[in-house]
Amino acid sequence: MSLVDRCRRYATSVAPYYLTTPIYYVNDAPHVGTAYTTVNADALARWHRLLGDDVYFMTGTDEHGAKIVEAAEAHDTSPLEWTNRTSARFVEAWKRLDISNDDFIRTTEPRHHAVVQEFLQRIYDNGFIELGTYTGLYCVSCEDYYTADQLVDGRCPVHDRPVVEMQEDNYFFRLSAFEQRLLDYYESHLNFVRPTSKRNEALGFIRGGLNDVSITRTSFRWGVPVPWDDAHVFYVWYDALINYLTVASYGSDPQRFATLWGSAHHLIGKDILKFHCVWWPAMCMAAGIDPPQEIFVHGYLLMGGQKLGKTMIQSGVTGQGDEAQTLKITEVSPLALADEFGVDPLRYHLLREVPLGGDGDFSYEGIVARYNADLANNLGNLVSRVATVVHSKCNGVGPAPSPDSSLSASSAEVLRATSDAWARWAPHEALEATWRLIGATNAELEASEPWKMDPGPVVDTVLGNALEVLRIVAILISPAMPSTAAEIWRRIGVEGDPSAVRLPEAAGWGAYPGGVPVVKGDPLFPRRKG
Ligand code: ME8
Repeated sequence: MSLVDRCRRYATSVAPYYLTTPIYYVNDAPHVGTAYTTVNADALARWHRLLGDDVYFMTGTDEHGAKIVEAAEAHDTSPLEWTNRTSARFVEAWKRLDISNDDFIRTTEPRHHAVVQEFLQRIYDNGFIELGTYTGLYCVSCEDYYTADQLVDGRCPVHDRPVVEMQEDNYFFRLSAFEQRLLDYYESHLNFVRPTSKRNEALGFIRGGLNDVSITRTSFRWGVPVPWDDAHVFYVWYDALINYLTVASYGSDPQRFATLWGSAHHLIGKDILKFHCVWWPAMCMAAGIDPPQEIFVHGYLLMGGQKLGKTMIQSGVTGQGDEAQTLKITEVSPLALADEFGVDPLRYHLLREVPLGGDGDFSYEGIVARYNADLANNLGNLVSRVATVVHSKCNGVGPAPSPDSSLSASSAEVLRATSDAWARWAPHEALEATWRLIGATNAELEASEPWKMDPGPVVDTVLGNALEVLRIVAILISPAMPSTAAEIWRRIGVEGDPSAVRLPEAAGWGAYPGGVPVVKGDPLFPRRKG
């Protein structure tokens, strides 16, 4: 090992990076909305692994609460049987979508019950939980109370379903005691909630005044028992948020907990902003731990202008009485889309189409259009034309790149732009930057037309440079499309796995070895009819 290498090794300490998705309700199967968050988090985890960070990435399922009891009853089964069945569908779906999670938590696991009880007992002991009576308008789908003026035509503003008036003797978390502390925390941690629009939304909520929140239920037993009062179970949200601590070994491994919790990043959708950006930091403060380092809040995938969900619900009234009937109008399965387009094209679409942080349309036609433009015509075309010309002009052996190609400067610029975009949670910009390099290389090939030249050094240089671009592009797209990245390396004769390299070194210009066999294969992305 050279002195420089040794210095570099000792100077670089591996940074922990703990990344979480929301844990999803098991009242129905995974859908494109939950896949959106999970794929974005996965790509970010994979990017941080390329940077050499010590990534710990988790997802899981949220299995308690009235909504799950309702779903189990509707399917004529017990809550436990239902959660076992549905949680397994999430595990399978994420496996199919190549999600690289290190842990998958189920809130029905004993390890989670133990942490919930310990954490909330601490808040109780610290004097921030007390008994009271609650009356309110409850939406079972949200697992949340509303005030009358928050309703739309007397119905839940999110689910457009009727709310029920509930009265319970509940334990309350004294959220109101944390108003000023939360404002101070936001003030001193400017990047606590991102993007700025969502930070402002959270601040607006806190400034609007915080009421104490009811955190236990006596109306059903499907929850984590309250350790100091047998008659109550914790309200599902109060148990769910704590999952992030369970996975980080709260209460069981202080050293591991300090490392992971000190580097905790949550990715969530804007529907659960209040719980994560207001309640959760207050709960952490009440228990005497720091809030997570960062919460990134993304927007909604919309279909026909409506939030896309497990069941895109249209409410109507049945002929019998005033009971509302919900009709499923669409089920959007990420697995069906993966079967149709391929896992990597679906992942690419979820990362590229809608900028993380805003709302955006999701449509079948949109997938086809982007697939054809970016994957078939651009990346796929580059891979196949380079392999074809290497076969016709260089006997199928890839030549080495030249050290002074203009593509070398382009790739350095693109590496910088890609890294910068990932650091800002902007996968769409990261991929856009990488596609600039693909486009520039396609343009260079079209300008020089190596397929019309006689074999010789000029053809070798053009192709060697294009192969080097493909080597680098495979690394840069590996967080988004891990299988495609590996396949590109295989086809251009590079050994190893592009997901296992270290940046920035591995993307430096000139490492394509030359003299290696290039494989002509089927088109990576056959063009699709609209
Ligand atoms: O809320 N667009 O679970 P959930 C974008 N269990 N993202 C969407 C989306 C859409 N149309 N629909 C869903 C819960 N999502 C709780 C979370 S965490 C401690 C407990 C994503 O199954 C988005 O990330 O309703 C949203 O926040 C999450 O799914 C809600 O999933």
